[in-house]
Amino acid sequence: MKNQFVAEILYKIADLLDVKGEIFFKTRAYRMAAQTIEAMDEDIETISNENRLQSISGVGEALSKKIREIVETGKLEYFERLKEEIPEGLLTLLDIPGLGPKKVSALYENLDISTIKQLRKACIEGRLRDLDGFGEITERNILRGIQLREKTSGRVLLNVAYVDGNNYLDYMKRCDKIDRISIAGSLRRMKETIGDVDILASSRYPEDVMEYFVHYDDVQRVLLKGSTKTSVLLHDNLQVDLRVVKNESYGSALQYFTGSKEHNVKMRSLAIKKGYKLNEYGLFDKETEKYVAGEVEDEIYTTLGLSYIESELRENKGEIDLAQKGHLPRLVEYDDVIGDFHIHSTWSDGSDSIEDISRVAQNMGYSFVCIADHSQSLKIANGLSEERVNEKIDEIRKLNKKLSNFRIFCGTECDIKSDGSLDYSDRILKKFDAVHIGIHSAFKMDGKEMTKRITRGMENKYVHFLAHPTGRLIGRRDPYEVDIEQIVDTARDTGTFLEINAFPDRLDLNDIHAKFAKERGVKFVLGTDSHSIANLSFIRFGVATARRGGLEKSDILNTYRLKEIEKMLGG
Ligand code: DGT
Ligand code: CA
Ligand code: CA
Repeated sequence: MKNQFVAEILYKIADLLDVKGEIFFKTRAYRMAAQTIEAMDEDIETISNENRLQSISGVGEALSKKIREIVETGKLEYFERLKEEIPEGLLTLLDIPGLGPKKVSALYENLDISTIKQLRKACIEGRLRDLDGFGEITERNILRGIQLREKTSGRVLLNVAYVDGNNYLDYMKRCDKIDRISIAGSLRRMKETIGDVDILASSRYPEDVMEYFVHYDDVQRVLLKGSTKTSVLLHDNLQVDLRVVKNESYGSALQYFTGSKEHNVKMRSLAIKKGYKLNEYGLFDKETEKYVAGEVEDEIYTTLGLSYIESELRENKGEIDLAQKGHLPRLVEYDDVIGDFHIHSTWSDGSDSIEDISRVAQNMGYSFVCIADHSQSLKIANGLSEERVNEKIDEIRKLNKKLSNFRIFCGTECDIKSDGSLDYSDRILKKFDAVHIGIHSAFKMDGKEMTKRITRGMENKYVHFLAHPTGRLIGRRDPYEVDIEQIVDTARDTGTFLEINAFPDRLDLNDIHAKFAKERGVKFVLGTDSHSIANLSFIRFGVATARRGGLEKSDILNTYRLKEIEKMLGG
């Protein structure tokens, strides 16, 4: 995590130098070093202590001095000075999708814009369009960017919070003063973005537990320290709250702090209707105030006449009514998935070979992988020509011969062109074991046209899956203008599986659309869209999204037996 902290500073220096108009290769040097450090397994602190910083590629004498200063003091004089030279707001402007250093610097020099507020005003008043390199479309895009930013402001993507939260939890589990401990809050509900991480513990020694908590080495700052609640800020600026309760309240506190707030409001009013009072300390008799339950979370639900509600469903979207009737779906489990349908390899823009991917997948307990590389016209992503498709099929055939109890499917993520035709002819499509189709260009299209483009793609009989059906990137790009109802109906009618893309920036379909599509009788496929082996673990965020959408095992292709999957793809 220290590595991330160092990398962040180097990235920011590069941005500041860009805004200042420094020469390209100077700023690039900072970015390259930041990238390397961010991806390194070894702790930067160790490397610095052992005087080995200059062995890092791209790190020379000057940079190694700066890195050492950051590692040893937690800051960098040079960076502080740079920040003084350049108005602070300019850096926040850089966070807006679509605004690079050149544009930010032009806005500052010509229009004296250094804050988001000023920028929004200038866009609305149409004052940007006359600047060199700007136009009406840029103005509109910047406004959209500001809105997107506001929607996710201060929140992080699920995977970031998941890794931070679980590392912290592992550390806390080594504290012998703790009886029980769990993640709570939106992270336990596996929401697509997370405001802060909540952890709940039970202990008879809350002061000791809090003391242990603030001594975690990724803590940047302690925001608040008490014996029931303590909050810290991690180096990546994510906040973590720890609450410590007595053992008899642990179940009710877990229920309370898991939320959502809306779910809790409904639970409390249900409790009152049934003659109880519910809060984080327990479930009590309304008249006598006698403690009825609270040690175990299940009991809160069962005492109120509900079946247990999995945390991913607790959003007050009808789950309490279903639990009352005993009609909750039996959610797909995280270990029901036996393979990943959407992986890129070195054949296109992935960084690992099919053989390496398969070995890791086998170690994960998988029975198959589907290697879905890009199609021919996606030149920037090294899409495959027909000739290379044939070579790839050959390689996979050979690998499959060597493997037992494991299957590599030769897939493709075939581009849907603007007119809805596909990037491979039927003759080529036929060669693949599995065909994803997806939009990778011309995103800005009128809704009717876009819907027709996609449904036309799905009508091709060689197509199995529609990849990332709405194209949104959380916090960065809105979904395409598309009629989701029509996509869903066409998917059902053509037997096309809709993907739940598990890449944390996408989660597309999202939970709400997945729920809707299930109600219309659609089936789903999970894929991580991995571009490296490290991404394979993203599958859990796909399962989480499916669970939030109320999906069951039988709704998802990846959970069938390999023989059944082969049959379903072959038909
Ligand atoms: P986040 O952090 O914005 O991603 O979302 P949460 O759900 O983790 O919200 P957070 O951290 O503010 O609070 C954690 C849980 O505590 C929340 O899910 C439900 C519970 N909670 C917090 N404030 C209230 C409240 O005012 N009323 C009720 N009923 N529950 C609350
Ligand atoms: Ca939270
Ligand atoms: Ca919180």
